[in-house]
Amino acid sequence: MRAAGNRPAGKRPRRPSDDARAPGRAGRRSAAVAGIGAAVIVSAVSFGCAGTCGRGAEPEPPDGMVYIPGGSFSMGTDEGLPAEAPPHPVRVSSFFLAEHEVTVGEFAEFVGETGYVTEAEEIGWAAVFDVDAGRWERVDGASWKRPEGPRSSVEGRGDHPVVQVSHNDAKAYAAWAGGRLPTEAEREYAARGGLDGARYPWGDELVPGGKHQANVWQGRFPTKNTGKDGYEMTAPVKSFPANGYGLYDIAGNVWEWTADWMGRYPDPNDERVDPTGPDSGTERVIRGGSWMCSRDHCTGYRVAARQSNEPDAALNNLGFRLAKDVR
Ligand SMILES: [Ca+2]
Ligand SMILES: [Cu+2]
Repeated sequence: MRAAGNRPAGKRPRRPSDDARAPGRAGRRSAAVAGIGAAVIVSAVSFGCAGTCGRGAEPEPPDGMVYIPGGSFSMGTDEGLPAEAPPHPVRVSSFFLAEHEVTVGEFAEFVGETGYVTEAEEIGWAAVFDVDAGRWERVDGASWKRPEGPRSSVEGRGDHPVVQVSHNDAKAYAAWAGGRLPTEAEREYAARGGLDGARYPWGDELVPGGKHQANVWQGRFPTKNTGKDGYEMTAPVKSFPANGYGLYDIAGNVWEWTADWMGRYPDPNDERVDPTGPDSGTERVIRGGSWMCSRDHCTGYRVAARQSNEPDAALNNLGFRLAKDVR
């Protein structure tokens, strides 16, 4: 919060970024998950079941989604922010997750069909990060169609992730699309991509071999954005490599809403099965980090990183992706 200045006035947006210098540690995947390697996932995606699904075969994912085989893992980390601790055993059932964040084009289709009006449009403003000033501003007329304010547009950004959408907006889209938001546990499990305790979805090094793996912020936040990864703000989805489950931008690009209320993690006692977070709360968990997350200020792209926002918040670095039940 500090370096980026004040949050915009009003009840809504809070900037989804805090310092998180410590690397994540993390999980241990179960033998069951270890046995289902990326190779199997790839084959399911490439060939589907094509009517030959036998016992134990993976269900064919809906268009644009990947099958995430259920398993056990250690959720959270004790090497990050306090809210990320303690690591605790969690089991998630198999589910489908969209391979990319919901795009402007997809959201436009939803609005075109339903006439849906987003909360930011109703309220009349949204939060925009002023890149030159290095702080969040309340901007009248900012919305998913005008992400940086009335003079901006999404022209040419149809394949970028939609932003300036609230938690309610995301849920409305998900209902229309026949899906739901992922739980926080599902989101972390999926981000880990089957890796055993890695810090990022692709491993332990942020820029392995000098190759950028996600759309994040290079340079000193918030004053200097070098855009060395090719993008100073959002990038078209799938601009960077997928993780082991075939998920793109599961770190970086935009923060993603999850279904859960924000709360403290439980003590690491018994394994929890398909946890859905606290029964109530004031903020919803967001995951994955965004184009604004930097190495020296905010490392929200770590797999264990978690932040939260009020459900009606709309920001130009926050979107979502779709999940679906396997049956
Ligand atoms: Ca970038
Ligand atoms: Cu951040």
